[in-house]
Order: sequence, then C-alpha cells, then structure tokens
Amino acid sequence: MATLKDLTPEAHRLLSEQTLELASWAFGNAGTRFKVYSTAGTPRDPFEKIDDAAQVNAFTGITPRISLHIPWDETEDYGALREYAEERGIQLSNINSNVFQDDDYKFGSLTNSDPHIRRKAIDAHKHCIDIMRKTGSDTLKIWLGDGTNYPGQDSIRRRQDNLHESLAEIYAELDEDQKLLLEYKFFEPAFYHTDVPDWGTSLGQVQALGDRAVVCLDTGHHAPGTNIEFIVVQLLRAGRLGAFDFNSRFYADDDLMVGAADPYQLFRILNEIIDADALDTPVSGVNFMLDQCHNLEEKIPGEIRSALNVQEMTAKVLLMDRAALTAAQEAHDVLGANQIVWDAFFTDVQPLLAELREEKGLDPDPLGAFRRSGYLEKIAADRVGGVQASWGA
Ligand code: AFD
Ligand code: MN
Repeated sequence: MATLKDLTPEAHRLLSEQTLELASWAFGNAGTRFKVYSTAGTPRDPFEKIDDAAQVNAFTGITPRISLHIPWDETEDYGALREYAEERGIQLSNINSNVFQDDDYKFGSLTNSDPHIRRKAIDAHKHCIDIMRKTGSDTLKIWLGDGTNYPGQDSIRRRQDNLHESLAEIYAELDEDQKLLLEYKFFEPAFYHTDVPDWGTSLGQVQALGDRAVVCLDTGHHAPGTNIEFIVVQLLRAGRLGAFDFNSRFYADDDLMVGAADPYQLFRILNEIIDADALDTPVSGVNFMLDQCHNLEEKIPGEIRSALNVQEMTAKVLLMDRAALTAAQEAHDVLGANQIVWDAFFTDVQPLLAELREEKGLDPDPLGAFRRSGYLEKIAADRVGGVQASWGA
C-alpha cells in the first residue's frame, strides 16, 4: 500500500499535474452498426456536452480539455462555445475531422482516385482549420476510414500518393502554431486494406509533411497481441508521438473504458512514457486523450472511471524504483527486473490517490461523489425534447 510520501517530489508533481483530454462524442449516444442505444439526459448540442465534460473535471480534477468533432459539434458561434467552455474550466482542444460519413467518400476521401472528391475532403479539413482559429485549438486530428474491401479494387500505391498530396495541402494550410495529428487503425470500416493502417504508415506520411505533423496512437487500433509499448518507444524516439487515444478492447475497435480489458497493458504503456520523461504534456508535447464510446454504461461515470484508471496506473508506474530496475536489467537479473515491474503494478495506490485528491480539495471518491451529486437525475429530467447527440452513423 502506498501513500504520497512514497513518491519523490518530482513524481508527486507529475501526478498532481497530469491531465487528460475528453472526447465530446463520449457524452453522446453510441453503439455498433447494429444499434445505437439512447440514454435519458444525453446532450443535444456541444454546449451540453461541455456541461457533462465539466462534471468529469469537477470530480477528477484532471480532465480540463475537450476534443470536438466536426460536423458532429458544428455550431453557429465558436467564440460563444469557447467562452462557455472556459467559464466552466474546460479548454476547447483538438478538432477531429470527419470524412467518413458522407456518400461522396464511399470509395475514399483524401485517397480517392477522383480529384473532385479529394478536393471536397481537403476543403472539409480547411474548414476544420478555420474552426481551430476560432476555438484556439492547436491540433487538427485526422482519422480516415479510407481503404478497400477487395484485392484489385483500387491501387494501394496510387492511394498512398493521393494521401500524401492531400495531406501536404492540408498541412500547408496550418498556421505556424498548429499541428496535424494523423491516427492509424488496422482495419474497419475497410476490410481488405486500410490506407493508414499502422504506425509505420502514419509515421512515414507525417515525416513527409514536416515537423508539425505527428502520430496519434489509439490503443484500440492494433491487431490482437501487438506490443503497443514497443510502438510508443519507437514513436517517442522519432519525436513523432503526438497523442494517445486511450480506450480498451477485447476483440476489435471496441472503444471500451481504458484499462478495463487489460490494466497491465496500460501500465506498461505508461511505463515507457515515464521512462522517456514524456508524461509532462507541456514539455513532451504528448497529449493524453480518451477516445471511448459508452454504449451501455452511463457516460459521465464511464469517463470518470476511465480517467481514474489512467491516474491509478500512472501512480503505480511513478512508484517504481527506476534505478533499481536499470541495475537489474544491466545485471541481466531477469527475475529481479520483472519483480520490480510486477510489484509496482500490484501496489495498492488508492490511499495515495485519496491523499492527492484531498490535497486538491476533491472528494477522495470521485465516482461516489458524482453519483451523490444528483447530476444524472437532473439532466434526465431537464434534457427533454430536442435531438440527442450521437455519432450519427
Ligand atoms: C473513431 C475512430 C478513431 C477516431 C474517432 C474520432 O476509430 O478512433 O479517433 O472515431 O474520430 O473512434
Ligand atoms: Mn481514436
């Protein structure tokens, strides 16, 4: 069992200053291609999503940012939305493009063989950049559903060339203080090949653009058994790890609560982050985000639980004696080195986290405190009528 005194002053600072970015779409209705279930109280617009995100931050103290998704979060007045968010302690952050839900993109968006479709997709990203200038966002996040379903359907090589050309035009549109975040996913919605399927493709494409293009690693976007922490090391060494989309999976891109399927994997990922001194986002430039869909569980509690899961694994890693680990590694003390990692993973950090929250003036039990707040009952009663937000599939 560990308490705050078991942390070094620097580890205490890192844990205390840790932040995560929430996704606006986590608060909307979500589901699968078979059914999107609705929940009483679901937000009807980005303002209500910000209200819900502000609840997660109010009880956890570590989620002061929100990613928006365009057009799902399209609004008349982004200045008003930004002001509304900032009044509630929430910063509008990454802008996620969406060129995967329009019939014109059936055979691809930025990779499409038809230059008119590519133009439409590029312009959709330029629209996102315009929005970034109004929200004060510094990152354009791109995930493409582009790919093919059968061998021979299209030219894999020409699509890569089209992708580079399209991304280069989008990248050139960015202001000097803005960056491009390219996310990969190994399959779905395309089933034979995906145009940005893996970290190597994303890395190659961003390196061809310039220094302000980086990779987004979504933890649910790898084939089963992938050593994700290895990819973390490689992208960090290349100086191109821009962000995580944290979630967890049992089978595919399940978008489940981070850590729920494999907390040890989350621990190992954070271990490589801390080993590389990359946890401190303002210094490392690595943004830690949640990208999840709460199909069945209540959304705000699901986001609180997820943020606490990341915080818990981070605390465990920060407790590890890295000097002893390095010494054991250099001595080829296999069992000793593994024992250090193992012991850290199984350390109970709840007392430590309770102390940390009390230091911040927060309830030591964020989830219980939120449930006692009555917020869920209030929004279920107040948010009647209108059209509930969903990811619009
Ligand atoms: C979907 C994609 C990807 C992306 C997110 C937001 O799989 O993870 O980051 O939508 O566009 O989950
Ligand atoms: Mn993602």
